Amino acid sequence: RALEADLKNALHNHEFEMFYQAKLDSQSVEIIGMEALIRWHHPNLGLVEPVDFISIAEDTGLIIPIGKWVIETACRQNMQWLKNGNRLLPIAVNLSPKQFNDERLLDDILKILSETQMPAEYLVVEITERVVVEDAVNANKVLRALKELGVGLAIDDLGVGYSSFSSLEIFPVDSVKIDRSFIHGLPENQSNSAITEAIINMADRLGLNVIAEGVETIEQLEFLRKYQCPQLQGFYFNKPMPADEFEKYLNNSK
Ligand code: G
Ligand code: G
Ligand code: MN
Ligand code: NA
Repeated sequence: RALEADLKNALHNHEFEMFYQAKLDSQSVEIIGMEALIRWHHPNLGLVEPVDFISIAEDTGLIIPIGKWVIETACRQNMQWLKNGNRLLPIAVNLSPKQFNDERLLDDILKILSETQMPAEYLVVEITERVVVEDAVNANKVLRALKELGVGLAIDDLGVGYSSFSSLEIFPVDSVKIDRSFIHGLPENQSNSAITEAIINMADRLGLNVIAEGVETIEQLEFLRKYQCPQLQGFYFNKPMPADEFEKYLNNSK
């Protein structure tokens, strides 16, 4: 497939770029961290979204070098913002289950932290429940080692896909991200509201942080504040943006 062939050269040709989206405190609306999201500038097709190439990267094994580049770029960028006079904030990267099949993942992360000198406490990894299904043993080993170092762990897209809460018991989880499909119908949709409220309560009882993703409207914001969801992310506040734009946004919000 053409896209697959192009993807093979994309790293070498510097066609990837990281975008950044803020995570905010729901009460103060202060920026408390960010998520790094990959974008592919295809030479002919223009901007290709991750949904259109991550699965190809996974099937071809390219997710290993690409994933490494993602972590490295995010950490280096975060330290650059610090050097430029910003407060150091936790930065989250998305890890594919396939990255846990590579036994070098832990060493790669250690090396990146040491080379960029970013303290481990400022790295967060976001994984989906797919990790449980695809390779729980190695994933657990790596995630426990990361936890020891102080790296944060967030369960992404909670409640969709494999829809199991077992990841919360198996892994050393710090936060859960309520999938945006549940946030979408707030506050009118009764099941969306009930599920959102239930996840917030469950996380509170488990001592976990909660982030609502995909917050787009003031009504959703008000609902989430009312039910005391501590952290928010979504287009209502900002879209994922290139590093230089994100830096301006950080500066403006100081
Ligand atoms: O950025 P966007 O909303 O288009 O992301 C769509 C999907 O792609 C999300 O599920 C997100 O987790 C995933 N994604 C974005 N960036 C990365 C990345 O760097 N690595 C992996 N594995 N997935 C990513
Ligand atoms: O699955 P994950 O949470 O990693 O996906 C992140 C993706 O969600 C990013 O690609 C980002 O573009 C997208 N996203 C972030 N905020 C919003 C939002 O408010 N609405 C929608 N529809 N998508 C969002
Ligand atoms: Mn994510
Ligand atoms: Na998500």
